[in-house]
Amino acid sequence: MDRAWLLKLLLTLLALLGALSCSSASDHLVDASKLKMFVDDLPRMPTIPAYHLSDGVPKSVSLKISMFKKKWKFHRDLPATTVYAFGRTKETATVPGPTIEALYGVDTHVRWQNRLPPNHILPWDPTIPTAMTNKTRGIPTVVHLHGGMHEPESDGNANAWFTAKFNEKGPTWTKKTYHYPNNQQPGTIWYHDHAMGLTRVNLLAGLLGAYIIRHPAVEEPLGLPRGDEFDLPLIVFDRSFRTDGSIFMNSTGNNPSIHPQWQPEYFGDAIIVNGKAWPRLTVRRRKYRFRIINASNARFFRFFFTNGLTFTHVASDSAYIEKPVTADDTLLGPSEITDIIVDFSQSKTNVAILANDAVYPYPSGDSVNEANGKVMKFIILPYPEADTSRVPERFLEYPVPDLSSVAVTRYIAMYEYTSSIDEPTHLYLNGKPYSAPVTETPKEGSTEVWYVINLTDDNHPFHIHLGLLKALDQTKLVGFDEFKDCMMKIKDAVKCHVEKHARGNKVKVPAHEKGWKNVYKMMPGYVTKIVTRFSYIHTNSSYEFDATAEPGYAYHCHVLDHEDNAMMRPFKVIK
Ligand SMILES: *[C@@H]1O[C@H](CO)[C@@H](O)[C@H](O)[C@H]1NC(C)=O
Ligand SMILES: *[C@@H]1O[C@H](CO)[C@@H](O)[C@H](O)[C@H]1NC(C)=O
Ligand SMILES: *[C@@H]1O[C@H](CO)[C@@H](O)[C@H](O)[C@H]1NC(C)=O
Ligand SMILES: *[C@@H]1O[C@H](CO)[C@@H](O)[C@H](O)[C@H]1NC(C)=O
Ligand SMILES: CC(=O)N[C@H]1CO[C@H](CO)[C@@H](O)[C@@H]1O
Ligand SMILES: [Cu+2]
Repeated sequence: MDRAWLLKLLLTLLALLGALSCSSASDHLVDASKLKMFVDDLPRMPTIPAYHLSDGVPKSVSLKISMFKKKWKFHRDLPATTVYAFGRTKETATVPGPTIEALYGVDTHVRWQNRLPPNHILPWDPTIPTAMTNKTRGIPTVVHLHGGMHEPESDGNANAWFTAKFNEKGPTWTKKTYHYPNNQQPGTIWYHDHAMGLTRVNLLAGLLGAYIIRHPAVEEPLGLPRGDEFDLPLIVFDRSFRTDGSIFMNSTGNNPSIHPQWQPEYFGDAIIVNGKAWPRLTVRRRKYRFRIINASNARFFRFFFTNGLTFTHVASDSAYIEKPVTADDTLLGPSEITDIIVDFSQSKTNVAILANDAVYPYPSGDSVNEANGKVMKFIILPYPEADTSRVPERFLEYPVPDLSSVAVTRYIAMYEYTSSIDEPTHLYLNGKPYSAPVTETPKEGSTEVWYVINLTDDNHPFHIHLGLLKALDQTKLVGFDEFKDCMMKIKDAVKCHVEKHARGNKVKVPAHEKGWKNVYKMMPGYVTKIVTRFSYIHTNSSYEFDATAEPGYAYHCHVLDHEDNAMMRPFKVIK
């Protein structure tokens, strides 16, 4: 036998053994730093065109997309992982799910179908408010289109869950087929599970995917890179694995006597892009558009290129910003979307590593390590390329809110409660559980100012359904302990004199995050002033659907582990 070949085999086996070394007796975990990076190609998720322009523009498109339990390879050297995947068939289902392409003004109707067998593949906790009980036979799921503007019945209300074949349904379930009118501003949004108390585990299992709304008449004149090759979603999340390939989620809670399983934040060491750990992509020397979606449960990312390449921001979350903002790095919170142009013709090297240096939990946690500090690798072809795409001086402008006409101001305070051992037990907004009656009732078409007060040590990405938000400023709270004591007692920002405390230093909103957003990162110890808007921003017209219908909408923290326990509140739009 060829000795070189034998040696190679031996080395491969050793590397494999190293990668599969255990770090605890009960759970044999993969040491992510031993997995070889950049060995898998970046997958292109299948796209489901919700329209076929060659056939003329349809009036509407109907789709059936199911959730399947199947196996998925996250890395060349990892055994296949059991996941929950979206797809039209089990064979074609992927993690993340297919990218749904929608056309402005063309309705998309989706029959989301649950085909998941009983017994969740991940630990779930019966002691937090959850859809799953001892009596539930299937896996409760419900799909929320994050950033979508649509009727409440199609919003994926946390209690509108259903199990396989719609056998069991939650108390606010109303319909099988969801309707997305796609009448909003063009941009990138995403769909994901939203079932009560199961969002963190259902997403961890794989139930998420991108959704792009295109408005060719408005977007094509911008001249940005387009087409499947040069305009692609990158869906990023972190995961840990056991040596048998299964997803590792700690099944012991941080307060096991109160919550046997629930942990306040999930972090994994392997960084996954479009379903592969640290993938690689060969690119041409030209501009590309990347729509990066942060689908982590709790990990923040600060992306930068190791070879000095920069990002030019085009949009943040679902809306274009007014003009390009070029930066060396970009910080993305859970569920945030950044839409950027990278010009590889500017690269002095033929390889660029996309890296991450955000501490976790953000902003006061551990430093990144060799594994979670890398994201993916771009291999840049050496020869120059003609590039007809461009970055225009201006993108799209949407009306600026008129703050003098704002009728309603609200205070939203974020609370974290801890046990006698000083470990988090649950988190609430305004000190109230999700099940308490609605307290926020914005008027359709109105603009409101919300002051979001973070009374915790963590940065919470604040997300609102239906509406859009614009961050104005963040002000440090002085005399914080006194203010917090008062808030813990009486839960009333006005009576606790928030205006007297909100006079510390101000932190500016970064230029690329000044546009209309779906999520904003709330700094701990600060009060963040946001404008919320409950109408279309591109036409300033009200919704053509009945936004006042049951079961209403929700706003919540997008750290999924917080949302589930239960940093989420309902809100109702009124006429
Ligand atoms: C559910 O089952 C567990 C374990 O069998 C049991 O401890 C718990 O009391 C049950 N809960 C309910 C609400 O029946
Ligand atoms: C799981 O969580 C428990 C409680 O926080 C902790 O003691 C234990 O070390 C964790 N296990 C692993 C493998 O991280
Ligand atoms: C992703 O989102 C999580 C949760 O909000 C956040 O902690 C993390 O920093 C985000 N990462 C990136 C790259 O945006
Ligand atoms: C948008 O509509 C609101 C109320 O519907 C109105 O107060 C505001 O002036 C309008 N803004 C613009 C720019 O048209
Ligand atoms: C209410 C509040 O602000 N709590 C925390 C906010 O963040 C700061 C800085 O991390 C902490 O010191 C506060 O305790
Ligand atoms: Cu949170």
